[in-house]
Amino acid sequence: LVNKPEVVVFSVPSYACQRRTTLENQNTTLTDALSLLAENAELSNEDGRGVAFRRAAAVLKVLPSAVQSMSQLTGLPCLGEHSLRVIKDILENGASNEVESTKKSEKYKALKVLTGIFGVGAKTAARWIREGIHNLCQLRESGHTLNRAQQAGLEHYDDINQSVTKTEAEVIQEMVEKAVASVLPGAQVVLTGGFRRGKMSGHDVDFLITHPEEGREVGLMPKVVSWLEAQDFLLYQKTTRNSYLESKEGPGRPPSNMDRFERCLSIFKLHSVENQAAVQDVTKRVEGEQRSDEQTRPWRAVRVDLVVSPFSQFAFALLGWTGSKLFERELRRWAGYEKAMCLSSHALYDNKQRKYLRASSEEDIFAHLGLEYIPPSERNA
Ligand code: DCP
Ligand code: MG
Repeated sequence: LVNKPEVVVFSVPSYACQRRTTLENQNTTLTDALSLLAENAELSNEDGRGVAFRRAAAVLKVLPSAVQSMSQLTGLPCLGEHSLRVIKDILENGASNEVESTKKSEKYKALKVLTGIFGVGAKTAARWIREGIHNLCQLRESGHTLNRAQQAGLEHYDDINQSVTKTEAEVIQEMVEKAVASVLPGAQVVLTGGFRRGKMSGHDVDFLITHPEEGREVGLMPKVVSWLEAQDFLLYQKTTRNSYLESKEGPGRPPSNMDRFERCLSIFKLHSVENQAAVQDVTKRVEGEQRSDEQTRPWRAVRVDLVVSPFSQFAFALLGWTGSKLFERELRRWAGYEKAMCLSSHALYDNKQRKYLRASSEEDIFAHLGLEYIPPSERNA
């Protein structure tokens, strides 16, 4: 006797910040397809379309079981005509023509390769493609002058495009903690970004640094960088100063995803765990570094972002740097549209009360926003 299982109709709140999105995903085929279209849109400078696909993918990520039929999706938010067409194609034919042809397109492949260079964004890549540059070889031969970031990006291309493991992130955390403790005892270092959300790998490692005595963090980054450079831990770094002034922000400022903390974009030289011993042994170290073969050298390049926040802004900075990017965007959208508030990685401003709302924890911020608290591991929208 075959009982046809009941068709589950799903119900999902419309903002990603109202939902609990873990790393478990019952619909990876669909979300991978929509994420690829989102990525393609972003790489093509079509951010609006990119967000639409990201929102659609995020809705599918929270469904408790695999989607079997289109009827189950009735009433779900954020599923536009285009996304529904892609989902339908995959449910009916096992694949979406649009996704498959995008993957194979010369333009998508070239955009991926070129933006894989640290320091190269979608606009630069598009300009190069218009000049007929589709790969690294053609770029090297073009004679284009690259900036310092792009030169480093090209030099360490393979390393940077290989994802960072949780173990590697932990080793780097120890390096950063040692650096920070050496130059400012009592300062705190927190691993943020995808690793704080429980991911086992990422494209970089993100850290937030603060000191419980407001003001002590001023001037910290250059000292941390000098310490790291003295240890030969850095392959590249560019530090930008803090340019945030609450008094000058003005309440009417549109919410922005760019923050103005003191920040260091860097590339770390990470000695492989098996080679940690060799680092101590100068003979082996010189021998290893003379070999040009990437497979045999004892270290690899890893992208690391360091951000310094004053203690009074720490909760906002932590919330803003934990992600995911869509979760952040949705928090700001919720704040603006539903609460008439303006949220950034520095502060929360209430337009009705005409004042800044203080917070000493992420929980405080969710409470101000009238949202249920969502822990980092459930912000994987
Ligand atoms: N972020 C931000 N403003 C920026 C850059 C990032 O608010 N200019 C936030 C959103 C991200 C988080 O910081 O979620 C970390 O940025 P990443 O690009 O490193 O994103 P993830 O860490 O989430 O992804 P990955 O695991 O690929 O590194
Ligand atoms: Mg990251």
